[in-house]
Amino acid sequence: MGRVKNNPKKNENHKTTVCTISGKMFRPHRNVIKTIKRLQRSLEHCIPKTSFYRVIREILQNQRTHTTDLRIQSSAIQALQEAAEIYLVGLFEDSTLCAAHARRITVRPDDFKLVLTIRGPGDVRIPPDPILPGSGIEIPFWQFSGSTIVTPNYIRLTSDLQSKVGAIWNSVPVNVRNWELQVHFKVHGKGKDLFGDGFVIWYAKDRMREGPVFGNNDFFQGLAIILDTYSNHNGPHNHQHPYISAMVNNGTLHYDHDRDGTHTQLAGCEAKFRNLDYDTHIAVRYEKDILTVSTDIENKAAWKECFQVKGVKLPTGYYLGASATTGDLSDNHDIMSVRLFELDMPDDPQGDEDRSNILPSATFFEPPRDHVEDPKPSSLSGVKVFLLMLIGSIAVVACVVLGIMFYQKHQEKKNKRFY
Ligand SMILES: [Ca+2]
Repeated sequence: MGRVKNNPKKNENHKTTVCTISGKMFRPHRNVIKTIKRLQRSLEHCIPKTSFYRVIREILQNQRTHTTDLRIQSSAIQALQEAAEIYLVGLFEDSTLCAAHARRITVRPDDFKLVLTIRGPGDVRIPPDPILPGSGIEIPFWQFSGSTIVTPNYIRLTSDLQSKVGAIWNSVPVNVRNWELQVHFKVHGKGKDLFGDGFVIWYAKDRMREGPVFGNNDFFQGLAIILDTYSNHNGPHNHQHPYISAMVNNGTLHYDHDRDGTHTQLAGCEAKFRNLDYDTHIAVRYEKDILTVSTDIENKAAWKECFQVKGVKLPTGYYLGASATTGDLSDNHDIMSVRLFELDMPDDPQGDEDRSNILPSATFFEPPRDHVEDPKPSSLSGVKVFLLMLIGSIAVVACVVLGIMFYQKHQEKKNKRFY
């Protein structure tokens, strides 16, 4: 028996609406598909914020009593909008199913009515994971700190606001020796030229320690993959930002923000991963003491090697995490997914070596590593400089006056000779 296709058939007589604007063909449906695809890729809201706020304000004004004025916090509006959009998208999805069931491609008001009837009265779709502040969230094996917020689609370490610090840390130590970590992330914000500061993927001994290195503690023990979006120092290093680099620390090295960590980095590469419409991924592979960092930021669904460093020794039993900060400049730093793959082979001869108590170390560092100090500022204060200039000018005036007096006396003597 032949299988009957359930897909809705296109009406043969149906013609696509084609408008002509200044001689060019313009198909409205194409723009709609483009908009849908753009919205599916982005993390932005479908409804413009101002329009949504206007509706909320109108409702609040209708609800207010004679004596009290109702007010609402911006975070509450954000939560309302998140919930409203989840509800509406669900309603549209179900209505599209109804239309497909009726072998139509156009959704009609009847489809919405049918969906609402099936769902029954009091239908309120609660988002699976409403936005909640970072600390105290129950996601198995993960802990959050600082400004981190969790939504159904992403974990936001920092939002596009000044002076934010956020972090996520896994609570299970990595006990495999060879591994690959893949992180799906998104760094985006309103700033076109000014933005910062970036985020770090950690493989570290200590977890949940707030500090100055992109929200984590300095003099850490472990590996840091730094995705630095802001160039603090344009001097000795010649690379552009955003820049991805690796640092291995045994607890004695200081990460120098002012120099973007250039004198402690193992290697690095430029990577324009910010404000992209498509998905951005990074892979950190640690296999047989070789650290390889690759990116997938060109929408090609393929890894591109950023750098590779040999002779990196990392202990087992450290924790995975990510942290981000904003300062005067800001960005949204979002983590969509974190996946860890075990690469240990059962017949690997080095597999039996106990690596739980070694210190992290790296054989090769990127030259030059010399720490060049900034020229020391002059020890003379403004007042001292002013006094010196004053004394100098008095000396010059005194010299001129003495010179004139000497000249006049000389002239007098000259004139006397003629009497
Ligand atoms: Ca920086």
